[in-house]
Amino acid sequence: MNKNSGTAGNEDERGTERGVATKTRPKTKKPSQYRVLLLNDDYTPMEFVVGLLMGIFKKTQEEATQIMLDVHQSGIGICGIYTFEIAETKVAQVLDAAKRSDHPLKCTLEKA
Ligand code: TYC
Repeated sequence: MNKNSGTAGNEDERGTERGVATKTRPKTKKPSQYRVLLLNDDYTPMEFVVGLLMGIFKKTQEEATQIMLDVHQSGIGICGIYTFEIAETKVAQVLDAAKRSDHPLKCTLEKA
């Protein structure tokens, strides 16, 4: 340990600063966020969409019904905003559930 503790250890025996400045700024970049979007279609049952919004996106029945109706009326709606990995996983879960039930439901993500 340097006797001038509290310094970056870049001083010589006289306490003169030497060498390269080493003051660091920790990298604290926030991860990018992504919107998960649900698209309307004419065939997927309303109850199925509400079930997905509750099961995958952890919405209450009231929230899920409101989002589903927004999508039904406007064509598109936001299910939630997540980091890329989580958004990607949720999109895959929706598409997988829709495919397994033979519904044409589409879901995608976009950078927020
Ligand atoms: N439009 C569908 C119907 O009338 C319901 C629906 C809502 C489908 C939202 C997809 O993302 C959707 N049964």
